Amino acid sequence: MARCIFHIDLDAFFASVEQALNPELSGKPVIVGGDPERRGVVASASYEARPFGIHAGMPLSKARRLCPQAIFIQAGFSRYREPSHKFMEILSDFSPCIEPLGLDEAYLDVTGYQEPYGSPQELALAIKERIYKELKLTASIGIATCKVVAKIASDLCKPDGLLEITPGEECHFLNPLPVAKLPGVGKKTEQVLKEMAIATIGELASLPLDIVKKRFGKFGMVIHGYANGIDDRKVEAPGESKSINKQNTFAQDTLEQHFLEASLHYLCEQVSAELRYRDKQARSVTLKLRYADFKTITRQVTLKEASNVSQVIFAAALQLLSKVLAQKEKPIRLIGIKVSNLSGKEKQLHMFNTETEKLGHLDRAIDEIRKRYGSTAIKKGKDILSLS
Ligand code: TTP
Ligand code: MG
Repeated sequence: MARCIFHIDLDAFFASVEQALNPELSGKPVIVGGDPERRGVVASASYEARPFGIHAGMPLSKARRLCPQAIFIQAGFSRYREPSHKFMEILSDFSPCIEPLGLDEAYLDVTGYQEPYGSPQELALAIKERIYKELKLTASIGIATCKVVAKIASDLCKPDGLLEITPGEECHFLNPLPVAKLPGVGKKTEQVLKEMAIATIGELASLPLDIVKKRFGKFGMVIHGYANGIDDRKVEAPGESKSINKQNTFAQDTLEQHFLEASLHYLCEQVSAELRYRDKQARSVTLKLRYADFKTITRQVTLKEASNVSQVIFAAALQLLSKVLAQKEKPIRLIGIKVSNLSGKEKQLHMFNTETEKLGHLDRAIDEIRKRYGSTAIKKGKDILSLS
């Protein structure tokens, strides 16, 4: 029996939460990032800002030039936690087989659960309606027989969209799309494929597997499968997933140490926030680096005690990065962080009266000050470098 998988992604999540919290912002271009006068990038732009060419990752200074009338707000992660929790709760009312990805997106395997609604589309509409009613947020939903097609579908129907790719239609849907629509294919891979005269997913799909494998290794086999609409990955319930990964591919290969460190810091904040969200702690921290020639290395360290404190995870990751940079001077195209060897809350008992616990208190104190006096009231050094 064909699977029925939903990929659900909230539209302009951070910006939409700001609009839901402050009705004066609704219908206006809202850009969430940091202070536009300083270095930093756009984290989320409301759909009213997008016709001006604003997108995530763009320098805030450029966003200000393109859309001076936009309202700029600095990201306040504590404001996004509750809507994110509620979003996941709503989804899990529709199927127990849910795999959250970050704060605002999830896969939902609804195979067998769509019958009472009449069709997958009816079920998707019911989900969208509840999200809007309870959170004043819109979601876009892609429906397909596998994860990769569902994800591309939700991306294409944004905002407030719904797109179903029926079984057997996968290749017909994928073929004309640009290769960059495939998850994992960034600017560099796109360029290499272009040099091989491959621009669309259909062209990649019809390349002999051997050629793709030779050029891109294991990663090539994966994207070749995706291009053919083949993706057997299961929707994994959170309890089953044994690690949390975040990675970032750079627009340009780099060896700039401060930039790499700032990127790493941002990724560590994200994984540790997700650990806290899931009430988990990690014992292992793995750094992943992909070089300009696609060679990928990983380096792992085991922490003395399991932790979900961002500074602890960052310190471990930074040590790994420094070691690698000291050995090899080769431009880097991707940096990633994985935390694994996860344990539940009970392990927190070991943290009493340790330096780690103090840092955990510091995280919470900063959250509290930001909640009361605004997100610009206090900043950590690395955040200034990476976000504002
Ligand atoms: P996305 O779902 O990628 O973006 P989005 O929800 O803002 O917009 P879209 O409608 O295209 O889905 O990311 C979810 C949130 O994660 C986003 O609102 C802000 C945060 N984020 C960052 O902090 N930095 C980033 O570089 C990106 C891409 C997202
Ligand atoms: Mg989103």
